[in-house]
Amino acid sequence: MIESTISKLDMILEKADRESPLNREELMYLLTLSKESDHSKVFNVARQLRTRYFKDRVFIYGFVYFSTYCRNECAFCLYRKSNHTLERYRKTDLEIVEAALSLVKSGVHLVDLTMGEDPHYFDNRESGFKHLIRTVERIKCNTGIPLMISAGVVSEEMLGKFKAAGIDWYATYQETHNPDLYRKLRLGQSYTERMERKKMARKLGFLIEEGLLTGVGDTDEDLVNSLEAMRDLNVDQVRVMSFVPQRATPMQHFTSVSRHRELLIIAIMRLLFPDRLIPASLDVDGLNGLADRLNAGANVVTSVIPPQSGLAGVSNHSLDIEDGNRTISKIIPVLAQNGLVSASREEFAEWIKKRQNH
Ligand code: SAM
Ligand code: MD0
Ligand code: SF4
Repeated sequence: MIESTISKLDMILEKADRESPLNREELMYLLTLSKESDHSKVFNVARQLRTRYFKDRVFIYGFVYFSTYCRNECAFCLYRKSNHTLERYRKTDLEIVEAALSLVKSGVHLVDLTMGEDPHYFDNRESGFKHLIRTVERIKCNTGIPLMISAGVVSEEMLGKFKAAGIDWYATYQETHNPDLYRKLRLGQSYTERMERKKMARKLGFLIEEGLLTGVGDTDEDLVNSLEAMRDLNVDQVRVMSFVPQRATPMQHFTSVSRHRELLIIAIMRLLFPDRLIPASLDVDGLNGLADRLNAGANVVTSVIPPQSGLAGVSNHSLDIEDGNRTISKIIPVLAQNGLVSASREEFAEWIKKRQNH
C-alpha cells in the first residue's frame, strides 16, 4: 500500500504545503523531531512556503533601543531594574531622530523604537511621552518609513496617540503562553494585561507582533499552546528567540538549550503562518547566525544597529555592533548566498497595506 511508505512527517509536511491547518498532535510531532535530516525536510517546506508568498524578497528592520532604563524585573533580561552592574542610557530626542534617519538612509524597511519600561516616561504619564510622540512625528514626517513601537505595556490612551503620530506596529512579546512560566519570567507583571493590550492595539489599527523565548523552561506542550495562541491572535509578525543568559540576573546559570530548537520553531511558524513576517534576529547570534535562520524560513532581518551611535542590543548588549556587522552592507551578501534579496520599500508598503485591510 502506498500509504505505508509515506512517513508521518511527509504526511504532515504535505498537509502544511496544502496550507491545511496542522492540529496539536501534528505540531507536537514536529517539535519532537531530532534527526538533522528531518529538520532539513521541515526547513525545505518552510522555504517553499516563504517563496510562495514572498518570492526571494526579505525585509530589514532597524533597531533603536533608545532607553535602557526599566521599572520591571524580568528574570531573563540584562536591563531588569535591580541590575546595577550596567551603565544605562536614555537617548535625547535628537539622538533618536538621528539614529532613525541614518538607518533609513542605509536602506532599512522599518524602524523599531524600543525601550525598557523607563519610569521617566511611564511615571509622568502623558507628559512623559509627549517628547517621544513629537520625535515619532518628526521621523515619520522626514522619512515616511513604517515604524514599530516596543515600549512595553503602554496605556490605551498612549497607544492611540502613537497611532495618530504615525506608528504602524505594536510589539510586546508574551514570551510564553503558559501563565505559570510567565510569572517566573516576567516577575510581577500581569499576563492578562499584556495579552489584552495587544488585542486593543489591533482594534486601534496597529499591526501586531507576538514573540516567544525558548530555552527558558518551555516544554513542547507550552510551545504548541503558544502557536495556537498566536493563531488566535491573528498576529502579523511572529518571532522566537533563544534565551541568552545575562550576567548578574537570576537566570544567568540557566542550562542552555541547542539553537536547533529555535530554528525548528521558526520553520514550524512558517508552516503555520506562511504569509506572515518571521524575524531572524541578529540580536541572538549576530551576523553568523543569520544564514541558519533564513534557511529555516525567516523573511525579516531584525536588529540592524548603526555603529558609533552608542546604541545597545537586548539579548546581546554589544555583539557585532561597533564593528559594523549589524549593517545592511553586511546583510546583503548573506541574503545573496541564500538566494534572497532585500525587498523594495514599495513592496513592504504593499504588504503592510494588504495586512491592514485583510
Ligand atoms: N521592554 C519592552 C518589553 O519588554 O516588552 C521592549 C524591549 S524588550 C528588551 C524586547 C524583548 O527582548 C523581550 O520581550 C524578550 O523577548 C527579548 N529579550 C530580553 N532579554 C533577552 C535575553 N536574555 N535573551 C533573549 N531575548 C531576550
Ligand atoms: C530584535 N533586538 O529585533 C530587537 C528586539 C524588539 N521589538 C526587538 C528584541 O532582535
Ligand atoms: Fe524591562 Fe523589557 Fe527587559 Fe523586561 S524585557 S526587564 S520589561 S527591558
